[in-house]
Amino acid sequence: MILHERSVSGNCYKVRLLLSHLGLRYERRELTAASRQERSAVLGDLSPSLRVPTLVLDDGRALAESNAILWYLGEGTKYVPADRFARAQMLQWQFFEQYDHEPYIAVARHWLRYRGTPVDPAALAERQEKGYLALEAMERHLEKHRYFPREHYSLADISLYGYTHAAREGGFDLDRYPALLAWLERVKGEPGHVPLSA
Ligand SMILES: N[C@@H](CCC(=O)N[C@@H](CS)C(=O)NCC(=O)O)C(=O)O
Repeated sequence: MILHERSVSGNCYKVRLLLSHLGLRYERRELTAASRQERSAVLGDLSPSLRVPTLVLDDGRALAESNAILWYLGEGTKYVPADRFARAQMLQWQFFEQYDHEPYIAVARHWLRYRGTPVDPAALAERQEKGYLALEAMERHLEKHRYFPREHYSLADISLYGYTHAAREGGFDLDRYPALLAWLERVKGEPGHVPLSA
């Protein structure tokens, strides 16, 4: 398998994290393209949005969207609950991650850490305000449960960990959330865990 990625991306890290948990071999291919046109040359037939992560299977089929890739790799493993309702709850948190969490936490991190152009303080404050709402929702859940969606580590934990663990780089104060901090440590202790920078 080939994983097209940007190594600093939390979305790409999610996929690498699951591949590591599963002990699967793959080749990493860093996306160096800058413009949309250049990305089209690399990913045009592979990813509808021309974004990474994009996984190309050994038979040539390609899959984009981090959470779709997690689902493909994770189905039938212990990272997907057997119970139908729990599976739907896992999906609930994965949709939450893409709609309520990543657009704020990942974007604030990108602006502050990687974009390299001046940040509009009002736009940043708006992203952070919404990002804090997502962190608060996670904290409320984690006050009652060890993982997402309940007591066992699942794909939803991987999805949420991708950017939550790096949220400080987006200017977020994680010390406000003791249950979330404990969860970050639990995730780090899962067998096969690798850091983003690995
Ligand atoms: N919803 C997508 C978002 C993917 C995404 O935003 N990827 C970014 C990197 S994190 C990307 O490819 N940006 C274009 C670029 O880096 O040139 C997913 O979950 O995979």
